[in-house]
Amino acid sequence: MYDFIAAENKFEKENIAWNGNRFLTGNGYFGIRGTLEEYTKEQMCAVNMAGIYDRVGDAWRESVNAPNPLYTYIKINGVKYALPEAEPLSHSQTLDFRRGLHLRTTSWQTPGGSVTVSCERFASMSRRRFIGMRYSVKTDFDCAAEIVTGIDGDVWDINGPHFVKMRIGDENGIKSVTGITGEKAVSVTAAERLYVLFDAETETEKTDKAVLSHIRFKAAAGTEYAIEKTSYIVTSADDFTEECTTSEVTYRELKDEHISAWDKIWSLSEIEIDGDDEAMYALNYSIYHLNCIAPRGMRSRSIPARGLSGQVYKGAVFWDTEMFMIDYYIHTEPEIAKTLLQYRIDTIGGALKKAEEYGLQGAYYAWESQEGGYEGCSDYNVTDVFTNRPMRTHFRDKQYHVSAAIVYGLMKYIRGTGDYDILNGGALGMVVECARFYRSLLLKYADKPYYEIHDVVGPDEYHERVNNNIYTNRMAKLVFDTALELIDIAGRRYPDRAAELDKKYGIEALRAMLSDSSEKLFIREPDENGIIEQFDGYFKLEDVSVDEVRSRLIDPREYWGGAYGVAAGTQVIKQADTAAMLSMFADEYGADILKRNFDYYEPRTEHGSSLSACMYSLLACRIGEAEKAYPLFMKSAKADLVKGGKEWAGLIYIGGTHPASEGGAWIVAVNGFAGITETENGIECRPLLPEKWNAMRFKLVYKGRLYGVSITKAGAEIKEI
Ligand code: IFM
Repeated sequence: MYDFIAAENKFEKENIAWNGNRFLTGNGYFGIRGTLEEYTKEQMCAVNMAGIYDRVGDAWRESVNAPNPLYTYIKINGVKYALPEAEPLSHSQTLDFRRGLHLRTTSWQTPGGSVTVSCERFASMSRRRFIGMRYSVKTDFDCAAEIVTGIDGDVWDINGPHFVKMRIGDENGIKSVTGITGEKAVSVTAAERLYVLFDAETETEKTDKAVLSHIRFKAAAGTEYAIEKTSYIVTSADDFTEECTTSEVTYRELKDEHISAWDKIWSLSEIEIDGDDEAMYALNYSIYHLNCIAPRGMRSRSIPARGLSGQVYKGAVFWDTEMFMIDYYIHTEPEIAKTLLQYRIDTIGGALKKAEEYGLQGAYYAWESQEGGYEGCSDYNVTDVFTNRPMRTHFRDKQYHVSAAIVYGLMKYIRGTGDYDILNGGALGMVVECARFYRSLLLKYADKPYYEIHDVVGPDEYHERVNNNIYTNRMAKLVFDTALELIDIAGRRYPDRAAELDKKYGIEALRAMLSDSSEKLFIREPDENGIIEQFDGYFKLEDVSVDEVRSRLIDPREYWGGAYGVAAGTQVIKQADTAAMLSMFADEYGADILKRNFDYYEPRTEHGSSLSACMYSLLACRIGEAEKAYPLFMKSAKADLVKGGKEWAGLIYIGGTHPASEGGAWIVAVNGFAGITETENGIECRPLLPEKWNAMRFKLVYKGRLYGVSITKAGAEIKEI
């Protein structure tokens, strides 16, 4: 067992926002930003709730932050000592990500001597409503001390304030702050039980938005004074499938249970790598984040693109979940993957409505999906840095590939678990509606024998409104083929579902439509150089380097895409697009084609999205080039460990954690380097370890069975455990 520690041993004011992400703790119900206990909304402090959204006026709808039950600071002889204002003597902030503990210790010089505060806290992995916190103070001189602790309802919002009413409670030893959202009157309550472990006088203060305890005591030099809090959150939109109690529990019990829950998670999910501690650390740190945001014990929830690190990207769910994250859950805790898919099944209403809005049929899933499948994405999703005006972008109306990603995610789930019964619970209808959606996009010129898809935005968002994007077309074909396959299966296994479809659309007519669409959809072939053109006319665009395009920026925060972006008229692309398609459908192309396309597109890719590097890395693995794959894998695995990720799109803040990149790193490690491949006979291992990896060990759940995988340079073994 290795320690998994991320730490900062000096206070750096400019790291406050980044630390909020890299030191995140969470349990899928909420995420707690890695901010310090004395911080407020000014330092982007947040307990970010999963699946609760609110809209204020015309501003973007976004996820909601709960009242903050961690709020605590110290006063010595009547003077407040708190970061970032009071310069510390020393400071450390640590994330023990093996045990899901956030720790901090800070000392300040006061006129009479020094004071040190320490705090340990965690988002309980065992009782998912709870947060545990132990806060202690020690001085090296006798003084009058006061710990101020409570629940701060004045929370950080990007497009808030979301709470239009607040209720402050103080009954039976439980203090609480309840916020009621304006749009749908969702209540979000944070409550706490406070344990003062020494003699003190405690006074309660209530304000409009907070309830605070002032704990006053005479501090003797060298003595530690500690308080413990067991806080919990309850909302009116909870979706737990198991009882999620708020009954009393001591801090110690809560912490022990929490650590055992993490031990259990790590016993399934840790990946060991001999010969490369840096990669092992980064990969397991990525896995930590995937676990912090997993909707465990819930029926129907998904994961936002920035995890539970805040309201960036409106707290909305993107294609990121089904393309990049779901694989990890399918092969460690498949019930979580099912919860993610259930969210899509349950939110089909939003997708049907969106298709209708655009005069299309079937299910067009939201680009930025919120509760009920509501489309959170605006037509003006970027603010121009020069004019400060919203720019017309086409993420919302033209990124058709999102529905296909959901079908792809579903098939990965079915193939990895063998759980066909999900088809009986709404998934079959969902796939058929996605297929009907793509059918309604097909166009045909009178003199051409095939169908085309025009006016789309592919994964490469820098080129908007293009025709026959290879990724989109190939994914649409996948949806037609999948629908055909599943209709057959339903006919044999779920006759009632098949009968429903028959009644609605006529099975034979449906089959004919799907076959026709699949057979005739235009899938561009490689050209004479073996390169597949990303969309019609891409090769005619200016062929310049990424650096050249970057040098044309007038403002570093300028958006590269859209109608006039610096990349729009060039071959420079934002993220893996053709490469993403090839990494998924590698078997359909020879290694030579894969290599030629990797070599062509990778240098033309800005990797302006954290989703890009892992796709190229996987493609490099498909070509058998582990050393090319390795740096791209590391970039993905370190997305939240390295400062300097993209924080702006135009004038819009887009910082936060990057779970898709983290999930992508897992896919590369397991499917790329370990070469785990599903075959007719089960799973096989075709390893391609990077040079410095001597061995790799991990566990994998496949079709209800747990396997241990062990790979060395000499060979590989997969054993059922
Ligand atoms: O889904 C992605 C998109 O592909 C690129 N921009 C960021 C989104 C959220 O991660």
